[in-house]
Amino acid sequence: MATRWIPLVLLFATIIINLAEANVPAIFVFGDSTADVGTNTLLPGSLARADFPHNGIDFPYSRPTGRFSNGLNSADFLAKLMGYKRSPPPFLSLGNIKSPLKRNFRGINFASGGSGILDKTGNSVLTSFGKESNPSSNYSANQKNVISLADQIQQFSVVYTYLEAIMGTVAKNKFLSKSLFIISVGSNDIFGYYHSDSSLTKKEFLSSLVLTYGNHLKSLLNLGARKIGIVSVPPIGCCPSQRIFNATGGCLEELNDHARTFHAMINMELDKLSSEFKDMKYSLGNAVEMTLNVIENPYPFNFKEVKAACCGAGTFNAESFCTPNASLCLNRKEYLFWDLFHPTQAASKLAALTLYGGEPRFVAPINFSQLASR
Ligand SMILES: *C1O[C@H](CO)[C@@H](O)[C@H](O)[C@H]1NC(C)=O
Ligand SMILES: *[C@@H]1O[C@H](CO)[C@@H](O)[C@H](O)[C@H]1NC(C)=O
Ligand SMILES: *[C@@H]1O[C@H](CO)[C@@H](O)[C@H](O)[C@H]1NC(C)=O
Ligand SMILES: *[C@@H]1O[C@H](CO)[C@@H](O)[C@H](O)[C@H]1NC(C)=O
Repeated sequence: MATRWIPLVLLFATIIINLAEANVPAIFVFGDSTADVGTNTLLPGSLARADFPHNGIDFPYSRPTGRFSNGLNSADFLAKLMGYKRSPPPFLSLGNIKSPLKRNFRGINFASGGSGILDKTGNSVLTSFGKESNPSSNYSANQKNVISLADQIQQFSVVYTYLEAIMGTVAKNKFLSKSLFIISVGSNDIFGYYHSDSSLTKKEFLSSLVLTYGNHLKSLLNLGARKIGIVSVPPIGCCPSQRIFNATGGCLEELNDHARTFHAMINMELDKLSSEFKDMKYSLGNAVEMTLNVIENPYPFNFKEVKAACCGAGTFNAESFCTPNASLCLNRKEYLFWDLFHPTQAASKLAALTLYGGEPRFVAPINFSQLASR
C-alpha cells in the first residue's frame, strides 16, 4: 500500500520545486542600504554599517548581517518572490569568485549602504580603488567607506568576464539577457545635495544625477543586462531623521518633491534607453506613490506607527542610529521605519510585493513578475 503513495509524493515534490524555481536564471542587485546584504561589513574602513544589534533581531538566530533592517530587506523579498531563499550573497563575500561561479550560480548582490549614483556620494573616506580592475586582487582589502554604483558595475564587469570564460559568448549573452538586474539607489545623492550648500539649482542637480544614472544603465546594458527593475527614490522627507527638522513633525516636503521629480526624470530616461536598446525590458517602481499610500492610510496594511523609528533614541527615535543600547519598540511589525532612515522588514516585504505584482500606479510599464517572466 505504502509504495503506491511514493509517485504521488514525488509528483508533489516536483510541483513544489517547479513552483519555487526562479523564473530568472540569476539576480544581480545594485544600489544602497535599501538592498545591501552585507557588502559594507566586508569593507574594513566603512562607517556605513549595520552589523551589530539590534539590527537583524528578526533575522534567523537574530544575526546582524549588515542589513539595515530588523530582518530581511526588499532585495531579499524580491528574490524570495523569484523562488530564492533570500538575496544572492554580497560580491565581496565571494572571495576568489571563480569557484562560486562554477557551482549552481544564481546571482550576486553588489549593493553598498550609503552609496549613490554619484561617485562622491557616501565616500567621505575617499581612497583609490585601484586593485579593483585586477580580478585576482583581494577585494576586501580596500579602504572605501562605500562602493559607488560605478564601482559596483565595475565589479559586475569582473563577473561578466568570468561568465564569458566559463560559458562562452553565446550562452553568457543568453544567461544575462534572462537575468534580472535590480537597482535601488538615489536617496543618498539627494540627501547629499539637500544638506549641502550646493550652488546647483534643483533642476541642474537632478538633470546631472539622472544623466549619470542613464550612463550607468548604459554600461549595464552594454554588459548584457536586458531585464532591469528599478526602484526610484522613496519620499525621503518622511524618514524619521528628516521629520525632526519639521517643527510640526510632518515630512520635509522639498525632499519629497526632489524624489517625485527624480522619478519623473528617470522614467523619461528609461523610455529613451528602451528605444535605443530594442530588446530591453524594464520596470520602474514608484517608491513615492508606494510609500505615501501606506503613510496616508496605514491601518489596512497593519501598520500603526509610520512616523517614529522602531530602533533609536530621542524625538521619533531618530536622534541616534540603531545601536546595541538604543531603545527598541515592542511590536516591530507595526512600524514602517526600523531606524532613522530604513524601513522595517514588514515594510520591505510590502514594498517587494507591490513591486512584484502591483498595478501601474506603483510600478510601470510592467511589474516585476511580468519583467521576470518575459
Ligand atoms: C502584475 O503582476 C501580476 C502577476 O503577478 C499580473 O497578473 C498583473 O496583471 C500585473 N498587475 C497589473 C495591474 O499590471
Ligand atoms: C584579504 O584582506 C583581508 C583584510 O585585509 C585579510 O584579512 C585577508 O586575509 C585577505 N585575504 C586574502 C585571500 O589575501
Ligand atoms: C512640515 O509638515 C507640514 C505638515 O505637517 C507641512 O505642511 C509643511 O510643508 C512641512 N514643512 C516643510 C518645511 O516641509
Ligand atoms: C549608546 O552608547 C554609545 C557609546 O557608549 C553612546 O555614544 C550613545 O549615545 C548611546 N546611545 C544611546 C541611544 O543611548
